[in-house]
Amino acid sequence: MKNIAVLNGPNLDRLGKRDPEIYGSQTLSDLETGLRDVFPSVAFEFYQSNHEGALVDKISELAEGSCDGIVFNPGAYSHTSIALRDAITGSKIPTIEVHISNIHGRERFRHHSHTGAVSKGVIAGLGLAGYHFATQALTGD
Ligand code: CA2
Repeated sequence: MKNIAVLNGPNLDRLGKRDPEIYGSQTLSDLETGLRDVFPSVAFEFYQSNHEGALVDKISELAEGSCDGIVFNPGAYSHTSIALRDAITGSKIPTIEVHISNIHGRERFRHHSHTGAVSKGVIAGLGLAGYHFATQALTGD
């Protein structure tokens, strides 16, 4: 059984509660239920934080354990955080970055992702399906 961590960054706890035209109407809890249903043989750990340091701590904790892959939506920290970039690199855990929206079709400041640059792959603009595709890519399921 593969251990996959699904990490979500700032404001993603608001999923389904605001801006449905950009982020859809499903909640973070719907996302978690959907992943567990579709991938019954994957052991998921879900974690969301609005704090950069807490996300760094979580990645470092995962690096000390037996995590096989990280599906990571760092939210706005993608565009600003060298600390999260370093945490991903230092963890040696294959990480796939997911963005619900197409960051390349939005404001210029969203076009670059520090964290995406050190991830195994990046999926953007496919809504919550992106988390499913990332899980599939990391597990081969
Ligand atoms: O498209 C994505 O998944 C983003 O990572 C979402 C971030 C944004 O800063 C990135 O540029 C792209 C924002 C997350 C905010 O999520 C909300 C969801 C529902 C309601 C309010 C905020």
